[in-house]
Amino acid sequence: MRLVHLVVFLSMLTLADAGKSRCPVGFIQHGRSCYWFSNVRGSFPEAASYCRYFGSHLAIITSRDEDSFIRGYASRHGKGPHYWIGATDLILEGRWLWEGHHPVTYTNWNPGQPDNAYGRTEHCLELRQSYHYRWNDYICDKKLQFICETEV
Ligand SMILES: [Ca+2]
Ligand SMILES: [Ca+2]
Repeated sequence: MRLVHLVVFLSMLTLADAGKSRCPVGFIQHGRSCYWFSNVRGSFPEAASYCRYFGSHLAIITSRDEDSFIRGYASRHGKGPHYWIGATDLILEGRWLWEGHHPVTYTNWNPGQPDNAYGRTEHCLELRQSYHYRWNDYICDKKLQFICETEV
């Protein structure tokens, strides 16, 4: 192979490589997102800080496909009893927002949830193993595992 061909070939490899998506170490990819299922626990605000520290945010689930992927992964590999994801109804009871801004449209509440239980103190969104990782509103101060997400 002549040198000029080799150079062209190598730059093509580099271009192909650059086009490939990559997730940060420890994150797993699905579609255009990367997810990290934490092994550590924290309150909802602590969990949100952890995710920010890693250049991500608490997971935002906007479709059945994304929901199925996360539930499947949690069932097979995560197996935490609870995981925080990024929605709250802290501003107005019953009005669920992702990151305090974007209305929650797709939902997968477990039957009977959200119930704002424990004296109406449940304002943060968790996935719960005993609900097959369907959604539950829960007390934000509880120290749970959590799922961070970042875009590819
Ligand atoms: Ca609530
Ligand atoms: Ca609840």
